[in-house]
Amino acid sequence: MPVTFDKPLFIIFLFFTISNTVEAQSIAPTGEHYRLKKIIPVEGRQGIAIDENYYYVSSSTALFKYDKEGNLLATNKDPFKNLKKAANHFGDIDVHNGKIYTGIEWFEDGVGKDIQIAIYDAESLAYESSIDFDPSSGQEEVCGITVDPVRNMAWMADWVNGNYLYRYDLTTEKYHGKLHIRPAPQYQQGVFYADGKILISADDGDADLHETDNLYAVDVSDLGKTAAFVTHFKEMKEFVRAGEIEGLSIDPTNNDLLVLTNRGSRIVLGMVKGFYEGYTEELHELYIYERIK
Ligand SMILES: [Ca+2]
Ligand SMILES: [Ca+2]
Repeated sequence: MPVTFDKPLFIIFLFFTISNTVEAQSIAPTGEHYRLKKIIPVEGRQGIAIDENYYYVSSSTALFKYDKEGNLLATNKDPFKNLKKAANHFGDIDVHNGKIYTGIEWFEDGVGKDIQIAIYDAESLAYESSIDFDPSSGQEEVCGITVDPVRNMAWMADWVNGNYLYRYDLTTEKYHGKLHIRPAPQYQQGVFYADGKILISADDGDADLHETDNLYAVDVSDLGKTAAFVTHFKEMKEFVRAGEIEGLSIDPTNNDLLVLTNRGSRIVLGMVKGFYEGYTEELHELYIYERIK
């Protein structure tokens, strides 16, 4: 006998299918639940976003699209040409409903200005539109952006002054508020939302001294709260050489944790100034962790 759905049942079925898609990305209880399975080189040094089929990577001034084997499929090397305000810097990025969300600014010698949320088409990597930041928020820089798909909010972190995560309502395209995070991780880079939490990558290890960088977690489930506590999530001891941690993301198809990191270059005030012994260029690599336990 063929399986048939009457209309209400089909709608309920569709609802659960969509809900499950949204819920697919989840964060493990601790960083100990991840095991490194692969490292792949990429061209970008800033951000990583993942949808069902692709990895999207940002450099400071370009977007790249890869398959999940690490083959480069598409590039946008002139992503700022249609922007109204001058820009020279992408941070960590996210992808949601076929759109790539980026935090853009003019960044120079440790200071960011003209922050905006710029949205690109994930298919073509072409620029589509921007949402200006609200200067009254107090945000000084944007190092990363992540989308909360349930409440349709974008959250941004600030590398210069990391005391707050700033959120924008993507429905109204307006600033919605900020969350005081305590203690603020030093030199935040990437952010990733899932399960009512945000993971933050922090470039808090001094590469001159071979100190590790780290991931932290903060609960953002209650939008009525003005402050939340930050907990340590994972020490990035698998990195081949201590360097500069960047963006992070979780694969919606299998919950792999991906972390982008740079090694080889000496970083001063967030900019590349020379190389460590044994390196003649900066290497950008995606560390791919599988979920265990
Ligand atoms: Ca960065
Ligand atoms: Ca570091």
